[in-house]
Amino acid sequence: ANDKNETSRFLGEGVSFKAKLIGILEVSEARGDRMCQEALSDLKMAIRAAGEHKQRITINIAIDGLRLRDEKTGDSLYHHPVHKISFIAQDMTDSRAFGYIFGSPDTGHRFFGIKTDKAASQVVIAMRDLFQVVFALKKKEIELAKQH
Ligand code: I3P
Repeated sequence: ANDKNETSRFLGEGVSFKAKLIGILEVSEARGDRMCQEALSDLKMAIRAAGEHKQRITINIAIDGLRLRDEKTGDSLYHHPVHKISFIAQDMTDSRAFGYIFGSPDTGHRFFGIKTDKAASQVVIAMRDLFQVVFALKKKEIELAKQH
């Protein structure tokens, strides 16, 4: 029953959060706390140096993955299926920032740095919950396939 409630949170548009896009950076590895912390610092410095406002976005966390939309227009900027998100890191120096790595060995890895409206941990926890839901669904699929 609990599984069902968890799953239903992520149907359709899923769970949404207000945030800003700090920036995107190519990274060499699929994971690593230190690398992500450095990427976040670099991106923050770059946007400060440019003197620009960060783009306001909505993060939709749903079964088919993460979607970043422009807050004003609602346009989809990025769609990141769960199976290609390899790492999530919270900013150790800023409770309102986090980032994640998206990609594959073929296409390379990119770090997405995000500033959240509220605590970044809320978004990180929602992403972890989603990963568990997707994992449980996959497992069920495999078990069903075995029975046939
Ligand atoms: C703003 C302030 C905000 C920040 C905003 C800055 O600077 O640092 O906290 O929003 O970023 O412009 P100021 O105080 O000089 O107005 P976040 O906390 O959400 O980063 P932004 O311009 O990129 O939205």
